[in-house]
Amino acid sequence: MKQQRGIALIAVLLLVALMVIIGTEVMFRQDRYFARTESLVGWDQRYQYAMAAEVVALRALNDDLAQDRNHSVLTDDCVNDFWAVNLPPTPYENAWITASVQDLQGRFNLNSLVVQNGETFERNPTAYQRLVNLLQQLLESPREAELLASELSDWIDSNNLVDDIQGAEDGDYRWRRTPNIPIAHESEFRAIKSFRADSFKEPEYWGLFAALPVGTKLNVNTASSLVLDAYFADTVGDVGTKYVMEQREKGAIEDLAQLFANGPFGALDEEVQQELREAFSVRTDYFQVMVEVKTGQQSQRLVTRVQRKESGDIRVYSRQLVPRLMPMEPACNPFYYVQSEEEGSGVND
Ligand SMILES: [Ca+2]
Ligand SMILES: [Ca+2]
Repeated sequence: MKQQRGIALIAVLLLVALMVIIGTEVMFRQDRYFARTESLVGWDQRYQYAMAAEVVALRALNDDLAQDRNHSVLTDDCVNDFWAVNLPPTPYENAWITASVQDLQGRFNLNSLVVQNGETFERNPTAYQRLVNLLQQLLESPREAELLASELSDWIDSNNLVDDIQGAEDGDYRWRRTPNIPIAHESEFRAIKSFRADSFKEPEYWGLFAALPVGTKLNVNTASSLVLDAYFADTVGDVGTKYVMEQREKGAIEDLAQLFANGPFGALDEEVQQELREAFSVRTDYFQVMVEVKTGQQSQRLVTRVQRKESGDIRVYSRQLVPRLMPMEPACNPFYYVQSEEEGSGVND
């Protein structure tokens, strides 16, 4: 009798222990399920907020064009135009939203390394030299400027011939092939043979580059002095940049013919002036909208790139969730307020 009671007690204890284990497991799983749902809902909510902020930015770009049309002067600059917004962290419901709009045509277009001739993309020696000039300011070892510019030219040009001694075509790559067409994003620059993670002195320098369609011009009103210097280095030098900056202070530059016929440019050959007129524009088609949304401890950054045609058509051509490795880019152009080295300060903070 006594022994039987003992067994019954053990059985009851085992049963209780089992129920406790099952109960704990159920609660654990439920908790995990809630956490997962919560984080998914949070993710989606942040994404929707970011998309809403993007719509507001697109509307501002649209309104800006409409206003320009009313004044019959199509220019884009960072002083008078209201698209160049910088929204500081602003509370909205349970989130904090930060946003800014940048002009991609104030950056060096890496695809300018080629010109399109029918179906083929041929090297553009003028643009090559401009890229070399720019890279010399940005690279940890400026001696590599020509090497990197040559490799990138081969990466983009249609042929499979190494056009100068420093280039690199398919035969020089072991695990990849050159696309032989314009690049889709400036980060593709990293794919070329000699580019290393620490090639640039500062990671922020990526903000000086863009990958826009071949033939897209540099907006003289929004370009940073570093890029302008690279464009003028072989003709008038930084005196040209200074002159452009002075003109910009008076208001948006509207007339390229007038700009490149005066000041230090006045002494240049007509042919060189023509080349400059063709390389620049006074307005912009390609913009970037950067939005960061924070809810609780989580945050998300959305980078949207848009094309706003002169006709008024506006469309998103890329949307990317990017890791928050660098600070938010300021409005207009990350290097708009940065003076080139001879004139003073280095990278903006
Ligand atoms: Ca090639
Ligand atoms: Ca080639």
